[in-house]
Amino acid sequence: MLYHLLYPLHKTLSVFNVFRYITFRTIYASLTAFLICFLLGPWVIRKLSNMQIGQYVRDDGPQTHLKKAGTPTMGGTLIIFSITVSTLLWTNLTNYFVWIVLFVTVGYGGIGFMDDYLMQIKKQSKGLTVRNKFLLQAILAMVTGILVYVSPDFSTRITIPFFKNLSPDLGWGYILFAALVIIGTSNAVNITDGLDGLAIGPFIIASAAYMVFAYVAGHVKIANYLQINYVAGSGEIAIFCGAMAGSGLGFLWFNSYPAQIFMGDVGSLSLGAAIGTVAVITKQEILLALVGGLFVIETLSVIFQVGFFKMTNGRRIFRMAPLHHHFELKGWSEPKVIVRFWIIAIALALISMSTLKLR
Ligand code: 57M
Repeated sequence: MLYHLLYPLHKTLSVFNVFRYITFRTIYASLTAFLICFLLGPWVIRKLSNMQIGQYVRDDGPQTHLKKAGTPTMGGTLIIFSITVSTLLWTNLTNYFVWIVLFVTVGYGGIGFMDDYLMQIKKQSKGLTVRNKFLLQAILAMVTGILVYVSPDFSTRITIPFFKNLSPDLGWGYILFAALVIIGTSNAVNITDGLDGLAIGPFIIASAAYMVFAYVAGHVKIANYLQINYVAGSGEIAIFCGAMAGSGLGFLWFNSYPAQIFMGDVGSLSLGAAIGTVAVITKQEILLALVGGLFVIETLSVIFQVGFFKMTNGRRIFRMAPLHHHFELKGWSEPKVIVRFWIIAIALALISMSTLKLR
């Protein structure tokens, strides 16, 4: 909105010309989202506590988690609010992709909200049934895939990291591919969100990485120089990524160990779907497996654990899945698990950035 209100003033005062620059608006979108979370956080924590929206903790997990029962949850509502306000303030609202990412973020937040509401407020310990949750995710993801597919001049080729001449064209199959990326990322972040700051940390890192990918993909000269897909208009998504990173930092202020608030499914499902959608729009879909490699590792640990359990009639690979619980049960303190997983996430994001040159 500020772009539309203030940039035209540059004809009278040249200083307003700065609102044309995506870098400027990305920085201030990030700071705006951070400040909204940082300033509203204490009030939200008090509000959730007063509303008795405290985390129900299953007793079959690590015993160290039992003391977490009652921690205010559904903090994802604050994250989504701050990202949405900041994006509406700082982006060019005529940009088609901006509305797609806002649609997914709020839509998946709604699915998580329903799940949290049933679990935390109605005390139905399972929340939405797996079937209904997946069905809602699939519908939203397919609609998003179609919206991206019909966007002007959108390429249905997928980018294979390290191989610039290998980009298979999926045609309308891209809609299903995009939906799978969104659903997979949403659930991967959801599974990862099991320790204080464990999901929001790598989310901030992935948002920062995709901030760069969105900027270069939307800049025709840089995209051509790097020989990556030019996606007209994806530069505005860099501003959205800035808002995500800033919001994540603001939430981490309160979610850091020992957490004063959890994001809830409203947060984890929404943030995962948002990152997945950004990966699709910026044409860095496969690379998401590297940028969000920690989410992939956590999800694979569950898949292997459940698969091995079924194949061997009850034996386990890990002491407990997802992987963060395995290390907790090995005796690592929670902060040590969290920070070490962040270090891995940073390393993977740096490697993913190198693929812009290694092609
Ligand atoms: C999402 N939710 C956390 C919090 C957060 C198939 C299986 C892998 C499913 C998985 C599962 O239940 N996943 C649900 C993980 C939960 O966090 C809440 O959920 C929101 C995210 N969706 O925002 O509201 C607990 O995580 C802890 N937590 C923190 N700090 C945070 O900042 O400490 C969360 C955020 C919270 C809190 O204790 O209560 C969760 O862990 O449920 N199941 C599991 O992850 C379970 N693993 C398991 O069953 N493993 C089996 C098989 C299935 C692989 C095995 O290894 O044999 C573990 N989780 C629980 N109990 N709760 C272990 C058992």
